[in-house]
Amino acid sequence: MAARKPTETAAPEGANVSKDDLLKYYREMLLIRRFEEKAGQLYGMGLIGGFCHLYIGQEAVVVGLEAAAKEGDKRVTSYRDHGHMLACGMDPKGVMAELTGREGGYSRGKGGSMHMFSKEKHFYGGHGIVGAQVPIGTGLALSDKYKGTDNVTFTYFGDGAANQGQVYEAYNIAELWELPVVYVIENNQYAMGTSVKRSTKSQTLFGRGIAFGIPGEQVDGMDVLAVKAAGEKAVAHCRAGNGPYILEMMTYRYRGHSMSDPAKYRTREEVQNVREHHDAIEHVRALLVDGGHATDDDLKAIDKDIKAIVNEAAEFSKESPEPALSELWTDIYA
Ligand SMILES: Cc1ncc(C[n+]2csc(CCOP(=O)(O)OP(=O)(O)O)c2C)c(N)n1
Ligand SMILES: [Mg+2]
Repeated sequence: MAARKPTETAAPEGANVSKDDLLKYYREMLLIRRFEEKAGQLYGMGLIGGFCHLYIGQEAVVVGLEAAAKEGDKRVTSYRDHGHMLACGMDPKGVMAELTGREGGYSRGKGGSMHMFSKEKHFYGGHGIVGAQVPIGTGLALSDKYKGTDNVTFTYFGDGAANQGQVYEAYNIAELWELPVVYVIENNQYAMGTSVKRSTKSQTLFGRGIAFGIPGEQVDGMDVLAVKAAGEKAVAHCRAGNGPYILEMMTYRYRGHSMSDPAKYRTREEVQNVREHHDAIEHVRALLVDGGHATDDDLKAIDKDIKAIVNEAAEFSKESPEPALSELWTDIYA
């Protein structure tokens, strides 16, 4: 748990957040958590097939970074992608229906959990090959540089992916061509059942950027305000034409790697400790309540609202029909 601050962390200096901002982050993180819990239930009921990797525990990372984004910014990530979709404003109904393989899903039920896209929200997937999204995100940033926009691409990948060779090929070209890409390493301490300690000698993952001349920093990824502040710094660096920036988000996943993970590589106490002392949603709840910005009843009302949105998405994902047979012949290269 290196570099993680306790949940009492106050808003970092210069974070510049209002009560409305805090309430917004609370809602957004809660939506992801409840959505993922529901996805886990539907999976257990046999309504979701194939792979399904839940994002529970890591919510502050995407919510904090989306708070630093502006219209036209792009994002691309791995297979642990439902949180990223919800945080950039994709419709929970379309995401859930894709999980259940129905026509109303973002890929018309043909992609599933790991393969969804939204041109409208500039969300470029959903990638099952570990690290594959890193050169893709770098290419997206090249397109912005070429067109002369000041948009950035958030390219998310895991601690395990950080050991992939293609990450360093991408770093080299991104720094050489000064591409506006924020590399976000979601260091949740594990790559499937392998802990960072077992796989990696270096003390930090962001520090590997130094060899390429790319600045970066480690961030408490359980603190949405710290994430937002770091995101704003990274984004400003990129928008000003200074090239890429690396953010290593120290975070934790509460559930198994995927739905079929027996989780024998860590103790229950380890997970429980993070849930009790470092939970990102509880952190914002405490800031809201202790700061006198919201009462328990206000927060209960938000919870009820979010549950209704998630239940509606689940109903939609059950009622939407399976894709028509003719769909077998669309969206393919021949
Ligand atoms: C190239 C490649 N190698 C191996 C796998 C199998 N695999 C899927 S996820 C994963 C672990 C990746 O861990 P990390 O990058 O830390 O992401 P996290 O699952 O923690 O979000 C592995 C080895 C794969 N999908 N692609
Ligand atoms: Mg990991």
